[in-house]
Amino acid sequence: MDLIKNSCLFLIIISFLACESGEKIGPETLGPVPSERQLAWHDLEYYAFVHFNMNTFTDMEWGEGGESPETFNPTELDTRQWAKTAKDAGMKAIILTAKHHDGFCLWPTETTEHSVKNSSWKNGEGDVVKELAEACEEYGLKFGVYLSPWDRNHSEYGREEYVEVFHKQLEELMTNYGPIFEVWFDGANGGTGYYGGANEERKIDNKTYYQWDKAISIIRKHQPEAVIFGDGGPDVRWVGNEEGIAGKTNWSIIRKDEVYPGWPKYKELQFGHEDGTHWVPAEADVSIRPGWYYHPREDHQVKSLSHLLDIYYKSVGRNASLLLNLPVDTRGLVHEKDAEQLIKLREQLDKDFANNLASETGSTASSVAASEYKASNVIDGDDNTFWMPEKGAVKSTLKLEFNEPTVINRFLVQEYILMGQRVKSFVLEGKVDETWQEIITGTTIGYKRILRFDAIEVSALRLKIKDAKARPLISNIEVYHAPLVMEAPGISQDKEGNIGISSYENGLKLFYTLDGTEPTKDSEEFSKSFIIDKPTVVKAVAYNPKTDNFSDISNFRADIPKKAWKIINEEKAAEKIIDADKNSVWTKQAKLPQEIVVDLGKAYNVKGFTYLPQQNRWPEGVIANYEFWLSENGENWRKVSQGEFSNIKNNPIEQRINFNTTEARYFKFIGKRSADDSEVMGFAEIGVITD
Ligand code: FUL
Repeated sequence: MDLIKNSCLFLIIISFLACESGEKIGPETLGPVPSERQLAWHDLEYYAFVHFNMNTFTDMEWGEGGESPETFNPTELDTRQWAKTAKDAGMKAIILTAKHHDGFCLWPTETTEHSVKNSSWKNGEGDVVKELAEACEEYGLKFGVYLSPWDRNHSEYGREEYVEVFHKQLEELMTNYGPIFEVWFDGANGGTGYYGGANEERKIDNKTYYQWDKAISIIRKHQPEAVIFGDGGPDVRWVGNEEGIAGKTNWSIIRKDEVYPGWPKYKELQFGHEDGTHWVPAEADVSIRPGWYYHPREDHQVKSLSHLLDIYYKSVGRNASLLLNLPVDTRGLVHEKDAEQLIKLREQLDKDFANNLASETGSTASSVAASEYKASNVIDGDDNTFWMPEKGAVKSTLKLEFNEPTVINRFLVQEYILMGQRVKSFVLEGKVDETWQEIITGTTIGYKRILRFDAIEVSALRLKIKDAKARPLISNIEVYHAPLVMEAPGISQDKEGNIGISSYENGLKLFYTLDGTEPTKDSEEFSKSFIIDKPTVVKAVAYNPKTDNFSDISNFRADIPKKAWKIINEEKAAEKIIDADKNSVWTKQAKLPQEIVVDLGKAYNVKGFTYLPQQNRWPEGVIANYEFWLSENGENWRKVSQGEFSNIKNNPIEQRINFNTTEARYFKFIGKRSADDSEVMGFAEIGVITD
């Protein structure tokens, strides 16, 4: 949208019209409205975060600050690869962690020795901030910086001297690297740290310590177009979670004066405040992997296409922007797996929004203030025009008629936010065989709201505004028929042995085989779960009958149910490791080796075992060295396997170990050493492979 440029001209025309007719027909501004820099920011919608810094090399998320600068040593750093990846993904900007909580600066700052200038990388001659700023310029991306106020390295942190350092660092970043579109301030502040060797805890007052007024004035002076992000703004607010999800109700306004970094009621930030005093829209931040920084152990946990799509629709589709983090790896590159998922997301979004079906509709409204505000303004592709009903006509309706019955499953609507955010609730109705029926309801709209629903064939659509703070100003409506996402189905087996097969979308058929062959549409169709009680390879595929295409095939090795299994040497809670639920975990805190003994309920021919370590962000007690024993009676034991789960620390996926088939009713798993040498043995699941 070219809102800013045209808005002034537009307002002049409005005022002129108002004078001409002798009464004010133009829109009245309502409450807080966005500034020019905020309007420009709204248009970006989707951009990248890059967490790359000392933590990348120490495999940490929050470094303590005492790391040696020499540890920072990327082998193939290429910021152009980052920029190209973001560009290809359809992102509009990149924000870099110029300094994280550990205090290491990615540019050769004059303020501290803890920076790239003392690193091994490029013999201390490098400047990552500069390289990325240049790459962004080359690829037509905007560039932003994350500067952590908290500095666990600096000896003066907590005292007046450090605040000067912080301001100086800000000044360097604002003056040496070209235009900056966003400055990102983290809410995490104060606590333990290295602090020049003091190794102690330092507390600060979040509201006053950093002299925010001064920090803001430095940014405004050198980068007047940059927005400032903080928990409560001043320009862009945190969304209140790190999952990238905004509330379904999401006001771009908040009671800003109540909010400060580390505000305890931060969960309110996902919704904003209906009675907000300032325009501070939400930015939804989330990482493409569990962690913000790169950890090889998360290479198998890059978010799936369906998860990324959900994030997109729950952020951009809910009046927030999406700041998607790419953890650049120790080479200094965006990992191939992350880049691959970004492209999948881009391709799907391109398909979802390929053909705007609203542009071919006839539009009318229950009320129109004047011809300039006609209903068809919402489909003219011009963001500076909008539909406006007469004054007081809050509950008004806009109708779009298709030339012929049309199948749709996406509805995109935008308010003309230049005059404030107004809509409080609405309903979308579709005309199906001459009858109007409700498709979906919504609350706020704001800059952009995108609704997803099951495909429906309609001859017309009706957007009914049910409640608004003032008459609604709707600038844009788009309607789409997005294709179904063809993701390989999920397959699971519960404790009872029930096999479930699921797809992300309604409307797909699921076919499966149990004999190891590839499923086709002639295979068995999945309709409800069924029991498997012996070792079986389940293969499944999703099929779209309307388009005649298939997803990738998923494979799952089912085995005997765990229903009758019992842990005989441990507390009840340990049953979580044989409950067939990989999200439930159990740990034993004790010096290793430790063992777990399981009774299978009856004898089986056992030819192997499986071990799944915890899959959460901070896995505890990932076992690296093990022994596995079998017994027929629980008294006489035979060791059938021992060894190391190679690379499990970096790649904590399910381990499958085979051995010669042995009849047994009992097994004993001994955790001999954990991957990080901790005194913990941890599991998500343990199982056997039977013959
Ligand atoms: C948090 C930080 O503490 C994390 O390390 C990360 O930088 C995230 C984006 O913000 O508050």
